[in-house]
Amino acid sequence: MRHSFSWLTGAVLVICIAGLTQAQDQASRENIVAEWASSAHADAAAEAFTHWNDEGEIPDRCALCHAGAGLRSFYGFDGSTAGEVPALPTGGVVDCDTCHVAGAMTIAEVRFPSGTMLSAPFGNGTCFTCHQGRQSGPGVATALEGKEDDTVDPEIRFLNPHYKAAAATMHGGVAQGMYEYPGKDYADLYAHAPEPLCTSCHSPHSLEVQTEALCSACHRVDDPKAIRVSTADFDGDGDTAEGIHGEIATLHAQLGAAILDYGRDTAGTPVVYSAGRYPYFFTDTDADGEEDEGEAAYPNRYASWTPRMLRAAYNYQFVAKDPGAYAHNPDYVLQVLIDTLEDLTGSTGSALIRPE
Ligand code: HEC
Ligand code: HEC
Ligand code: HEC
Ligand code: HEC
Ligand code: HEC
Ligand SMILES: [Ca+2]
Ligand SMILES: [Ca+2]
Ligand SMILES: [Ca+2]
Repeated sequence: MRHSFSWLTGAVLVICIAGLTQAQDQASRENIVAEWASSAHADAAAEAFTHWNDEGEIPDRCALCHAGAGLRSFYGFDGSTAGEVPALPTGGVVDCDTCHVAGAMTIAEVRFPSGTMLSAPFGNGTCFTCHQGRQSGPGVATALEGKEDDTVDPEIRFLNPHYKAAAATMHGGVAQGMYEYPGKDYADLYAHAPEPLCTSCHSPHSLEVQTEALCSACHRVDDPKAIRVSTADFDGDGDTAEGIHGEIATLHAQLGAAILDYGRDTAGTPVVYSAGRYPYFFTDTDADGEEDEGEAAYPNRYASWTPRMLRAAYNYQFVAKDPGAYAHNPDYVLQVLIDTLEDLTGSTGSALIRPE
């Protein structure tokens, strides 16, 4: 009797636990769907998913990253030949199956725009594939081969690194996402503890940086922009309490100003930057250093590039379009910004400190 009672209790308990786990699974699944639905990946109205609506299809060279079906086709997860992506109908987003279709979590290697194949830890190959940019330092060098550093060349066009190339930033000198100056050493994959993985900081569903859950054990700040471990005053502004974000922001602003000076004084045509308008650099028609109405229009795109100026503009844009650069690989970004300033202005002044 005692025996069968405890057997019964045990059985009921097992059933209860199974029921509970199922309910919890259900709840966590609903949570995940809600988190994903509120994220940029699900935002069907975003420019990144509606850009081709007028044409009715996403061209083959864009579809890989601008619809989940593009990634599935690229890796052959949909049964098609791997390595190719057809033009796709508009209307796709980064849906669940982009990352959960069989094979996606275990993508082992990803090719970057520099041509380098890099290994991808579990669950991160999808992120590396789409957030790698579309241009590279070696690509910039090739486009400028054989040209004189300070000679205006009407054949030179602005090369856009593309947007939010976090995986290229994070891999630093191994991916060569930014233009790197000959003879200098650059930081490789960001040596961050915990492991530098997209998913060790971002929720793969809400995409948010999990500050409370994943950073507070080591960094005692709410705002990632305030995080600082380094002691050096990289940007030479006398402030060593600002987050590493502030060190990068100051250097980035200095580079922006140096590009305007170079355009006016060396290339001989004033230039202005417009963060929201392709191709971003325009002729500053009234030479006031500001973007005025009508200036940021495609026909007025800057057309007096020299090789030195293009390299600087490319690096400037790369950082402008990776708002997480300070967390993705601060050492690499500081190194490149300081080298770019030095190349463009002939000296960085003694105040700047280049990370080793
Ligand atoms: C290797 C992946 C990849 C490829 C290929 C790609 N893109 Fe993107 N693109 C992205 C990512 C990632 C973003 C997200 C930026 C963001 O979060 O706003 C983006 C954003 C955009 C945006 C929105 C920019 C903004 O300011 O909101 C446009 C427009 C765009 N891409 C156009 C294109 C075009 C045109 C092509 C093909 C010629 C293309 N992309 C190919 C990855 C890619
Ligand atoms: C951008 C890629 C991406 C997208 C899109 C995505 N997931 Fe995930 N999902 C992941 C990763 C990465 C993990 C963690 C895998 C692991 O560690 O086992 C995960 C884990 C999960 C888990 C396991 C829960 C857990 O906490 O371990 C479930 C369930 C899940 N996803 C469901 C979904 C659903 C449903 C959608 C669409 C609404 C979705 N995912 C969209 C990447 C993605
Ligand atoms: C199929 C391509 C693709 C994959 C795979 C992908 N992304 Fe994205 N991601 C995009 C695009 C496109 C956007 C821009 C969407 C928008 O503007 O609404 C974006 C937006 C984001 C944003 C938000 C940017 C913003 O503007 O708020 C973050 C963060 C992000 N992705 C991280 C990740 C992480 C982490 C992974 C892997 C777990 C991942 N992405 C996988 C294409 C992709
Ligand atoms: C050390 C933590 C960390 C790692 C690792 C990391 N990120 Fe980030 N990421 C951040 C922080 C912090 C921001 C900036 C958020 C802010 O300032 O609001 C950010 C910003 C971004 C953005 C821009 C979001 C926006 O709102 O515009 C994208 C996209 C992104 N990360 C993708 C990735 C991808 C893809 C990976 C992996 C290759 C990755 N991140 C790795 C911490 C990290
Ligand atoms: C296990 C401890 C640990 C966790 C957790 C952690 N970090 Fe870090 N972080 C470090 C250490 C140590 C450094 C110094 C660089 C290194 O790793 O060598 C650092 C450096 C940084 C830096 C650059 C600071 C500088 O001065 O160069 C940023 C930004 C950063 N972490 C962001 C984050 C974010 C965002 C999270 C949460 C998503 C996070 N970290 C989680 C240990 C951690
Ligand atoms: Ca400083
Ligand atoms: Ca500063
Ligand atoms: Ca102007």
